[in-house]
This record gives sequence, C-alpha cells and structure tokens, in this order.
Amino acid sequence: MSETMIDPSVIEQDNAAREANLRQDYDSLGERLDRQGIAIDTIKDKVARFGVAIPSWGVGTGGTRFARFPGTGEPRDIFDKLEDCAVIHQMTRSTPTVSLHIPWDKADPNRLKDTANRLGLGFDAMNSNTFSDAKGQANSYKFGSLSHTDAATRQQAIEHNLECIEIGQAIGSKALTVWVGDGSNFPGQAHFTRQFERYLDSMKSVYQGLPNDWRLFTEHKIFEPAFYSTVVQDWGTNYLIAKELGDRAYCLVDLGHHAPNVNIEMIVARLIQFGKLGGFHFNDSKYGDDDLDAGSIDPYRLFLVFNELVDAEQNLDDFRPAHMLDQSHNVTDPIESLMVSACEVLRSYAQGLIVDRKALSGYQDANDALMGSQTLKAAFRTDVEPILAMARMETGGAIDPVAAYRASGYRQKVGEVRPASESGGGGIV
Ligand code: LRH
Ligand code: MN
Ligand code: MN
Repeated sequence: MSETMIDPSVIEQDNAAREANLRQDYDSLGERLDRQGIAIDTIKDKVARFGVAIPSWGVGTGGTRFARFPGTGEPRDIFDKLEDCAVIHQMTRSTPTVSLHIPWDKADPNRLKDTANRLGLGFDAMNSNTFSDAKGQANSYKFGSLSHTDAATRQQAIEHNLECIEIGQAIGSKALTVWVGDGSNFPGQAHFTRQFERYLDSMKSVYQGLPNDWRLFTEHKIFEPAFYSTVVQDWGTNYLIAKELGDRAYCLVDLGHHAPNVNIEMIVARLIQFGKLGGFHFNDSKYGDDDLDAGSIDPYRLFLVFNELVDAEQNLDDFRPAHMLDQSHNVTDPIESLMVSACEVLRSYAQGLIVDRKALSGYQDANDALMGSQTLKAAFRTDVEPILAMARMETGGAIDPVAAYRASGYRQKVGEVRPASESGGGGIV
C-alpha cells in the first residue's frame, strides 16, 4: 500500500456530499448513451485505465521572461515535486507517472525510485536538456548542442543524452524525449543542410545507446529560442529524423509547438498512418508555445486530436502513444491546473470514444460534409463529466478534485515547511 499525501478521509467526506447526485447523473447519461448503442460502463473502464504523465517541471510555478510570481509552498527539489505529483494522482487517479528533466531533477536514482515507490508513482519518459548550460559544463550550447559546429560540444550533448538513458534505466523509465533549441537567429548564420546533418549524426550516436525495450521521442517546435530557423522545426523534419534513426524512434507532438491555426489533428493522423507517432506533450495555446492548461483555450482541438487517437486505437494492434502534459503555470496553483488538465485530456478521450464511427464513416463515404461534422459535434457536446467522476470515485479519487484538494489544506500545510520562494524578474525583456 503506498503512502498517501492527503488523508483519504478528506476525499471520502467530500465525495459523500456529491455521490448521490453523481449516481443520478451517471444513470441518466447511461440511458442516453444506451439509446446510441453505447455501454457507459465500457467507456468508464477505458477512461479509468487511461494515464497521462505529469512533467516534474510543471508542479513549480512557471514564469515568463518578464517575471515569475511564486506561490505558497513551492517545491524545493524533485522530492517535493514527487509529493505534489502524488497529490495530483491521489485526487484524479489518472496521473500514475512523472516525466523527469535532467539535470533539473538530477538526484540519487535509488532515492528517486524509493520515493516514487513509496508514493505509488512510476517514471515516464526522461527529458534531456541541451538547450541551456548546466553549471560547470565544459562547452556552451549558446550556438547549438547536437548540431553544433564544434565536435566536442556535440559529443558533450550526446553524452548528456546517454546519461539521461542511464538514469532512466536505474529508475524504470522506458523512453527518452529529445528537444533541442538549436537553430539560428539570422539568415546566413547557419548552413541548413550541414547543421541538420550534424544533428542527425549526433542523434544516431544517441540511438545506438538506446536499450532495446526503449523508445526515442524527438520533439519538433517551430521557433524559440532560435528566432530565424530551428533545426527540428516541424513534423516533416521530425518524421525524417525518426525514419533515419530506426524502428524505435518516434515523433513527439507538443500541441503548442506549431504555427497558430495549423491542423494538428491532421499531423497526428499522418504520423499514425506511417507508424511514427510517439506521443504528446499536451497543453494549450493562443499565440505560440504558451504552455497553458490543456483544453483551456480550444477544447474542440483537443477533442479532434483524440478523435484521431481513438480511431487508431480501434484499428491498430500495438498503438500506445505516450501521453504527457507539458505546461507552465503562472497564475494558478500548479497542482490545481495539472489536475484540471489531466481531467480535460480524459474528457477528450471519453468524447472520442463516444463518436459514432460507423455513421461518421458512412457520411464520409457519401460526402455528407454537414452530417460528418454534426457527428463529431454530437460527441463533443455530450457532457461526459459523470463518466470521469465515476471512474475517479470508484478508484479512490475525488469526484471533484479541486474541491477536495482545497478542503485538504495541502497547499497551506506544505507552505509551513517549504520556505517562501523569491519572486523575481525573468530574463531581459
Ligand atoms: C520546449 C519544451 C520541451 C522542453 C520543455 C521544458 O518548449 O516543450 O518539451 O523539454 O519545453
Ligand atoms: Mn514539450
Ligand atoms: Mn514547449
């Protein structure tokens, strides 16, 4: 039995006040879905088995290059972060794993593993960091890392990725995610082809060090920190990388890493079709890589992504993309944001599961554009909250995670032991 950060009686008490209404709502939705030939319990069981990983860096208050405004009880280190992640999982029962970022989360692997075990958590993909210089490192990444013109700097970046794999192996991770900020800020600064060749060569060395039962995810992003060109700028380049590297190399889609209005669900469909969709960093955005809470700006887009994922899940044998959140919380309690975001991801999944796929396919074949759209809208308009809440309650979680979390007083309690974190400026405006 794993240790709980919040006394289970807090959840039980909060649930007790909500359970009768939930059962009524669940039965009523069940009747409605039944008329559509859908068994609500089947959807609920699938939702209960769905997990989305928490990024360790998401539980601390984020910031912008202008400023950071920390909250009460900011986690001091990765061990505090794991405890906050355990709270999120205790409340939602849908975030069983944590994704670490090295060197931010570097610590004794045995202690990491023991702490996670104690809290009932596991580890998802490891994330390497060659987009900023670590203290004391020999060569700077100012002009790139895996694609740097200098061989020694490239080698240092390769070795860092191999070290991430080594740490990951010690703690039970099974994937490495590589995102680099390499690129250029001025036309003429870098030779596009030679730079990408250097990147591919370096990644081949990383891939060689990948254990057989691991997957390698490369993450594309249109721009930032490089503002003129980026080496892994879009899904096309990302697909080329995965293809060049081999069978265990896949593309990772961070929803915030595209130009505004790009059809991300279609990118997802393409990567699925050619067997190269590795996983996601879920978040939402209005302008750029805003890292806002999943589903907070455009929930329909999140649903459309899941519409593709459910379609694939129902048609493919070994389809298991890695689901992770990647968010920055500037004005909310990160634990609350991450709980709500995990629920939004599950909501989209549940809505994807209730799409009438047979009807949809018929409308598509008949070129009935209006009814095709209406079929998706019918699923999206359905309030599946009772399914999510029932899945949470039956697995020991909270019917209303935010309410139960607030009732627990967790934030105030950790605020008493964790020293106040200093607010401060970000970078230079
Ligand atoms: C880059 C990114 C990538 C990093 C994380 C901190 O914008 O999405 O996944 O590892 O942010
Ligand atoms: Mn990301
Ligand atoms: Mn990002």
